[in-house]
Amino acid sequence: TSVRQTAPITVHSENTRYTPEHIISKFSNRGADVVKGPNGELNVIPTVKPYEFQTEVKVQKTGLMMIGLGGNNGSTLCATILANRHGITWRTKSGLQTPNYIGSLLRASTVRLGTDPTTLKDVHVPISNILPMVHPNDLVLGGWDISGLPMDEAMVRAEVLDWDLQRQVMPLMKDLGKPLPSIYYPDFIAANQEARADNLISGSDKLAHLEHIRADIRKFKAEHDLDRVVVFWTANTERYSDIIAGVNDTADNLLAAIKDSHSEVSPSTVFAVASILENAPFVNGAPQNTFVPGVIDLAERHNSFIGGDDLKSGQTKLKSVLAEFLVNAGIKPLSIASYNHLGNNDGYNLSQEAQFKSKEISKSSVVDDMVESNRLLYKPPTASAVAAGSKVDKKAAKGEHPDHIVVIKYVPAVGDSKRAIDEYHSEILMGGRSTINIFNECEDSLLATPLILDLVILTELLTRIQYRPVTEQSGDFKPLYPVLSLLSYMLKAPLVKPGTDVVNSLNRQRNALETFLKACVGLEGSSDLLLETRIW
Ligand code: NAI
Ligand code: DG6
Repeated sequence: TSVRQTAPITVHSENTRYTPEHIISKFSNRGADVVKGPNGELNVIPTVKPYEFQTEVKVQKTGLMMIGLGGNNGSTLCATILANRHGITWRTKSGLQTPNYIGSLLRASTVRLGTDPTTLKDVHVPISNILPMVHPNDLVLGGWDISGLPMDEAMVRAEVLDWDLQRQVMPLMKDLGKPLPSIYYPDFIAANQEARADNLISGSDKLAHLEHIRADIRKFKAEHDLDRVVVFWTANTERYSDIIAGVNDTADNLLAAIKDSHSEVSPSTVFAVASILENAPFVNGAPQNTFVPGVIDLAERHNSFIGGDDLKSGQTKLKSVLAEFLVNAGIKPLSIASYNHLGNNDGYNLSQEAQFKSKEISKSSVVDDMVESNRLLYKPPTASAVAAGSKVDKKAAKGEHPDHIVVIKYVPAVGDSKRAIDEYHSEILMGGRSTINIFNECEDSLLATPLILDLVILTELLTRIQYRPVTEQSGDFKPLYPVLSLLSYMLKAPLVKPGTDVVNSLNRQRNALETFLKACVGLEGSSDLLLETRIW
């Protein structure tokens, strides 16, 4: 196999047209309608729906405004970009280290394009070669933090990067200055964070806060002459907001609740609303329910992009592979027990019950669709349990499910280097048992940082892609649906279009993304059929 490093690709096909401004492609979306007959038999009707995609080829000058800029992820991301941008190398005990973007799907992974007809070998290209994408080195960096520590000191506080790198990148970090003041409603994050909160927008009027954040976004955009600003929540995990009819259930109610400074409107929701009103895509890297129904309603109304929730960096990423592997292999996980301990400020914040709860929810949902997909292994919910609804017996209404627990403990001594321990206990043939134990040790922020970059780069790209169904009156191209579920690969609890299924499987998520990118240049999705290798 070969990997081409830099050259972009050109597709020669009647399905693909290149103009100076756009790549226009034709794509047939193939599926199947499955209709249950009167006796329970399934009738399958293959479907083909033709679409056109139009991608603007000019990459936008993009700013990334992070909420939580001075935290471990925020400061590590800034230092990583600056080190890459300036080619800073540093000494470690193992030798000279060069900067890179390892761990980024978009900067460090490849896709199979096809086969070289002369050698009959596969040809792979960097995924970033399929369509024009922002290079992380070109992102303009900024954002907010309730802690006013300047960015060079924030990097030191994080204790993530090697000292020789910190030392060299320090002046560049200093130039970033200190984060913009932010909004702090103490009830939403752990009480132990109060000592950090010294950089606050004054007052308690939530509408004034909303307007302040909107003005910050506009100012940042104008000052740096940006085409696009992506706003990213990498601040502390908040507690869940209660969903209250008349408060946050519709766009109008939410806007009114902000006007009334209602206590159940969280800082992250204020940021999301501000971003939507500024037409700046907003991505939530933490687990709380920032996207209350009113936010989704508002995003639909303004056609403004949102994505979330919670970066899928380590333990959960592995789970979204392993649980699928087991279930698809016909093996039945009976229990999954996941423990982790860490000693960074994220761990400190999560040591309070309400914030842990948000994380527990996003870490727990990840096997649901695998279980749901295999009712040979797991008994479906009984008709009576479904009729009774979750009020009577939540477990029965869900159907059979493996026991699944998530434990997080704060252990300051290990700092950012998280320890994750997982036990997968499964039933195998004839009542046998198989237990897989995993112990993973890793700097949390070094896993999270490339995911933030992927989310931002992909989001910027998705703002440049439009589609239209091919019909007799095809009409104009229009933007994608505002909830960007194509971001799912990097997220623990993917937000999807209401009423549609969540896909947690990492492989399916990657496949969806790869197929989509290829569709935008008129290529078929990845087929591992390789028919030519199986026939005479
Ligand atoms: P951190 O605690 O080091 O950084 C969070 C920053 O947010 C702090 O500097 C804090 O002062 C700031 N902050 C809190 N409330 C704020 C507000 N209302 N406005 C502006 N700034 C505010 O945490 P870290 O490790 O950087 O993680 C950030 C978030 O990402 C957490 O919610 C964490 O759960 C989530 N996450 C982290 C992953 C990782 O591997 N590091 C993976 C998945 C999610
Ligand atoms: C402890 O669980 C801290 C969390 O912020 C996680 O590090 C983070 O959510 C990553 O989770 P996971 O399950 O993808 O490793």
